[in-house]
Amino acid sequence: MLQKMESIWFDGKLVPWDQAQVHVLTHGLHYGTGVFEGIRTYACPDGTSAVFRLPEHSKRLINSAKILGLDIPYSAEEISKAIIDTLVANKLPEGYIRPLAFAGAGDMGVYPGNNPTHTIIAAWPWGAYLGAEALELGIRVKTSSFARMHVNTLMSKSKAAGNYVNSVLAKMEVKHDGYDEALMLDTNGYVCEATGENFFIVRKGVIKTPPLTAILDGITRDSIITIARDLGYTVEEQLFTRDEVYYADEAFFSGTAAELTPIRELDNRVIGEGHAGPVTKALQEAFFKAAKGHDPRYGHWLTSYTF
Ligand code: PPE
Repeated sequence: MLQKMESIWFDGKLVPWDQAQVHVLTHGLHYGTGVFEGIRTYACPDGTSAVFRLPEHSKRLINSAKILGLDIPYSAEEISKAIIDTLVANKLPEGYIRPLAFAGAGDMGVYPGNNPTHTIIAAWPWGAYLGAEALELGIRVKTSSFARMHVNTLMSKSKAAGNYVNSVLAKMEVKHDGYDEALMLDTNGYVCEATGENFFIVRKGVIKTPPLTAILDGITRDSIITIARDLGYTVEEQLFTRDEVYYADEAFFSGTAAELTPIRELDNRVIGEGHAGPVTKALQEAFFKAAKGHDPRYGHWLTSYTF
């Protein structure tokens, strides 16, 4: 169960956690007309805390809404400020932040019409998304029978609530069979992303990740690509097939919640040595150093706060 915090930011005001409620005829509840973000904040060695890539997340929330045609009555800067206010009010030094904007109640029917857009920001402590051992040992993954949505079916660059029904189907399918996460292919059969993570492989020292076609433009993905290139690795953004993953030397997922999680198995084939490989380990270490304020080269990615 999620650990309750004191308050949630709701349309400009901090309200007690249990009072952050909506009507059952909320448009977003019926039709998935909402957009959200997932952001992490980490405790830093100097005693402050810092939100990782806050302006980029706030901007993506605004862009997600724009893609959906949802009108958020706040700027990205106002969202960033409200996020810091929420963290300070809840005295949260480290955890996960969930902003959500959604079409509210008013009219019914598919057309959201003039229904108001509501915006909330919640935050809570959240440990390793795929289990405490996952970051160390790696996880078991299965290719889902559900394809990621076609680029003209749903808009993958929007972190839209409705898009996640596709993710939920895939996740339930593979969890039922005892796997930790689903790898999803696009409608042409190429490797795409996971239910809530971007995907990377390493082969012969070269890092490969699918291009920004049918996937979310992940902020962790972007951070990993930057860090990898800074470390001197070649990173190629190109399409590849699942059989190339079977004989890859290493594979891993990236995401705000999942951070950098090694993959030890795909479709019952052991990847590489069956544990986090040297490139994955190097990137994971560099990523955590950057996100947790241990590497001044990436200090511009951090928004600090104290309470
Ligand atoms: N792809 C998808 C489909 C996705 O949902 C995420 C984030 C990513 C890639 C990685 O994006 P980024 O966080 O910017 O690196 N998934 C969020 C939701 C997880 C959830 O279960 O909820 C997250 O990691 O916060």
